[in-house]
Amino acid sequence: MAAGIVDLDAIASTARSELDAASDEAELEAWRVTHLGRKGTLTSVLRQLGGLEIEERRRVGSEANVLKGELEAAFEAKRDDLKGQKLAATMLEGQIDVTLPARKKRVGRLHPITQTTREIVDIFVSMGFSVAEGPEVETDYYNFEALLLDRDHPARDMQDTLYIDYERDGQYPFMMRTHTSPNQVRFMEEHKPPIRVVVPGKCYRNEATDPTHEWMITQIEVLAVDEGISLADLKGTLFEFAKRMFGQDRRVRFRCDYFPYVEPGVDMAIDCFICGGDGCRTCHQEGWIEIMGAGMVHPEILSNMGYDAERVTGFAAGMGAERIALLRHGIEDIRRFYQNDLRFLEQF
Ligand code: FA5
Repeated sequence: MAAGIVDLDAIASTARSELDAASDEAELEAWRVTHLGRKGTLTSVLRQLGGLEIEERRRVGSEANVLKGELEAAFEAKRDDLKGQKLAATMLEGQIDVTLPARKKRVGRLHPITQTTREIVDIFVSMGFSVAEGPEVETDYYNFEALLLDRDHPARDMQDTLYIDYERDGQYPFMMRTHTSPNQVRFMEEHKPPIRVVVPGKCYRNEATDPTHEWMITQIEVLAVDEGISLADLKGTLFEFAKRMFGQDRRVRFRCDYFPYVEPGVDMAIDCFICGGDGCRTCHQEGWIEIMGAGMVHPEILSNMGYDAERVTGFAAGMGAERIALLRHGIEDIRRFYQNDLRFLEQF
């Protein structure tokens, strides 16, 4: 095409051959400025349009715009091509080692006591128990009185209590719960038998700590209430739990114990994993480590809940997840769980 002062064909062929020849980013940029820039060849064609006849102006204008679009597309393609060539060259030179292993992300995990609590709960769920929760700050009523522990009951001393600093009528009515047993009452108030429930949660006691005693512990309360439940059901269920948790070989001991809210009351212990039953520092020379208190729910509590205590019976137990974790993993001091030492915690 020859259009008077404007020769688009010539511009097009020069631009195309120069683009072909460009071999790096700098040459490509120079090409862009020469041909597509504000003072480039095509822009100057468009600037000259004003001097042309109207017909000629239309034709050249439209052809120049088409050419501009073509050259822009060719420029983009060439730029991608050069980028690809550069990357391939860099990889060949070995500057990017695609075989280098990725950097490891540090993945968190559950605290060993949370793991143990979940294992315990899972065993009871597999036996048909459901799961509930209750508050960590309790009232005197649920933590003690409803469990037949009146204000001056000596058994209150078994659990040295951390009270909330709030006084009303000369009393401190709120406390950190000392055990999960208040949830027996809370659950029975809301439900009718048959009941099978476990309630896991943190409990707090003003303890002088030692290898088997912490001041913050995790208990799992177990409660079954129905017609015809007997001590045999209690033993059968808790033995089955112990077998699944510790394996067939561990020895289990049941002994009479006293808790005002059960009759009769028992405690269950497992033979000490450190000394095998001979007696050592961890088991206080006893050869056994107690893992739970249990018993048949006191008939007075069942009546207080509005149940017919002549027909309905039940058993309850409260076990400590930290003690069970000690036995499971063969750890000699319970206090290690809450010292936040990652070298210890990362093993689980
Ligand atoms: C109770 O807390 C009763 N509420 C258990 C119960 C429930 C009895 C239902 C009858 C019916 P005890 O204070 O013994 O009982 O604690 C129960 C378990 O919690 C213990 O066997 C032990 O495994 C754990 N535990 C209690 N105190 C501590 C502590 N300071 N450190 C570590 N574990 C503890």
